[in-house]
Amino acid sequence: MKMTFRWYGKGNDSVKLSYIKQIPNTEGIVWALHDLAAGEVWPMDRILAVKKQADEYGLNIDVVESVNVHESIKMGIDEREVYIDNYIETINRLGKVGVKVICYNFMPVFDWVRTELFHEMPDGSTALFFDKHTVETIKAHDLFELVSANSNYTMAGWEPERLKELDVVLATYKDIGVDDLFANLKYFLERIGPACKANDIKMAIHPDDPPFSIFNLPRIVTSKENLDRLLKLVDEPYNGLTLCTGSLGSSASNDVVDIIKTYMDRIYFAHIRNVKIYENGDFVETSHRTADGSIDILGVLKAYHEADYQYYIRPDHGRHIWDEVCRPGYGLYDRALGIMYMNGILDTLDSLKKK
Ligand SMILES: [Mn+2]
Repeated sequence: MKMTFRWYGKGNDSVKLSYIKQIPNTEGIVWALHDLAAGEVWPMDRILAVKKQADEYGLNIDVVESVNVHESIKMGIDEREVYIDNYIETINRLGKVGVKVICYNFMPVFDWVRTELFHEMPDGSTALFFDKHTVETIKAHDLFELVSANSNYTMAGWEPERLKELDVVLATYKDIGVDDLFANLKYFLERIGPACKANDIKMAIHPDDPPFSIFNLPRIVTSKENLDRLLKLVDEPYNGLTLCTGSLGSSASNDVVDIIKTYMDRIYFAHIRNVKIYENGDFVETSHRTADGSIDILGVLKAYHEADYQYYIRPDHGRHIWDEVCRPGYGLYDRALGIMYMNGILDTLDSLKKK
């Protein structure tokens, strides 16, 4: 498997490419043009600029996270045609620089949701935190403001332009259910299929985070049962998964090791993150270590190792430690520790295999 590290781009990330290069075993960056709105065609000169920056450090740009899906595509309204055409054009352009995997999500309105970005932990570190009761009782608008006010960075999925249209968008989703959302995803995947095949690009959908409905919005990438349905929706290799242990694992009913073993041949991108789930349904993001959270990260890595997994893997979020000033969840230190934890496990499994 190929180790990667998410990077938000020059001037948009506290982590430098020269630092990423120094993390042992790290071969590539996971990138995107974060300032572009969902639905825009990615300019070729900007794509080439990122390639040039990564090339300087010998890092690959094989994985893009994300090419965001325009809301009209998720809603299935007529306007989607132009945005699907744009998406196809972006796929063709990314194919030209050798991109292999596009991570995306199909969550209505809200991308990932947390109630606190810097929740204080007993050891003095801070981490992203989800308070279930708050999300069940707060208004969507207030949550949006609560979360975005706590970061100096514009966070992927929490762009201010989304807030402006929030009420209209929420109203539209009142008539859209789970089956509609699946149908809209199928339509999208079928339309982009030829471009994916021509460019040998795999689409890797990210699970909903958290994997249950919020604000009565439909959510479909939530469970083993729904993953099964979505892979059968368009039963072709280009329709695959980003298997995020932290997203699926923040619901206690998901057995992530079992899910990984079942859908291994359709997983093109592995997000490794541990979360600790509390009895009341709250959860916090922990270090990667199995003992620190509720997810069997060792079991997860064993499953990938056993299958001789050939695609991409990255530490997902990290805590904020050692007074690092960084994007919420995307500091250098704890994610680099995560990679070394994974390296240790994978090297050990390798040596046991050789004996
Ligand atoms: Mn993830």
